[in-house]
Amino acid sequence: MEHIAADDRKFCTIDEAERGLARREFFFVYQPKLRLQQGRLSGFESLLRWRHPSRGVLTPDSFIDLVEDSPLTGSFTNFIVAEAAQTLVDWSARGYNTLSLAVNLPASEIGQPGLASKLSALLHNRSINASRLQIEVTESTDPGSIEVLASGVKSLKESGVSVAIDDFGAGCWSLTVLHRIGVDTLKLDRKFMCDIQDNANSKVVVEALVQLGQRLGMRVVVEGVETRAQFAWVSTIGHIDCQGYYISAPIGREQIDEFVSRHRLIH
Ligand code: G
Ligand code: MN
Repeated sequence: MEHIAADDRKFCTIDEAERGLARREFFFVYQPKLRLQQGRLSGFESLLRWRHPSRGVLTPDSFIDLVEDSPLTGSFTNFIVAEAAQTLVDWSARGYNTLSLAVNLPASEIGQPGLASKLSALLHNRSINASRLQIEVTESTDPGSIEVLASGVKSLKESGVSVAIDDFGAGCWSLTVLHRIGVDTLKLDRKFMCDIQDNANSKVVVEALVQLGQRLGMRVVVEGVETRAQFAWVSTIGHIDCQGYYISAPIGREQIDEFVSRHRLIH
């Protein structure tokens, strides 16, 4: 289990983050995704953590806004995608050839010219099929225009990388992104799961969003599945992927083999 420090957002500085990157204080944990109905493991999402020298392990909530508003953003993107490529190489060597790996990048980074060609080169040089990498686009403080975002997503998809809209339905993403940005996957924010037990209306909303995503040709991932009851319910709503503490909290790199050994992988 992870040990997470309390919210220290206001105490982190960009200098500390820059030093932390140079000193390798940042690392990743991995949260599995399950393909329901087949009951197979479809892949993992890598989640950034900061082993801060005095404050313990911090989650992105404590520092990501700071990084995204700074010139360090590009360095973090490079770090995140390089680590992901290396992880996919390691997985291939272990025979986990079908597992995908998702990374989180802010909308502002998706619009940066050259991202798609950088990823193509990174994956091609390592003989990794680009479709095994998925970019989860997160909302960013300054998302830029939807046109820039849409063209960044288009370039990524042309390079073969898979793209998801992250945390849909609870933040600022509007319905517009569903038809203006051609992503492969829609991830429903975990807040929906919190109240499906007490609020029948929220079940209706989740079912409708799953259908909407699927009719637009997207794979849908339901996040934040924490209880057996939630899992039982999401298992009834169609061909979706699901993620959450009920399946597994994020795990360390060293726990991946054990987790994989207990599951059947997707084909
Ligand atoms: O926005 P995104 O889904 O990328 O956020 C991932 C974060 O959510 C991780 O830091 C992870 O620890 C947390 N998380 C993952 N699964 C669950 C869950 O089932 N419940 C809650 N409350 N948090 C979760
Ligand atoms: Mn995510």
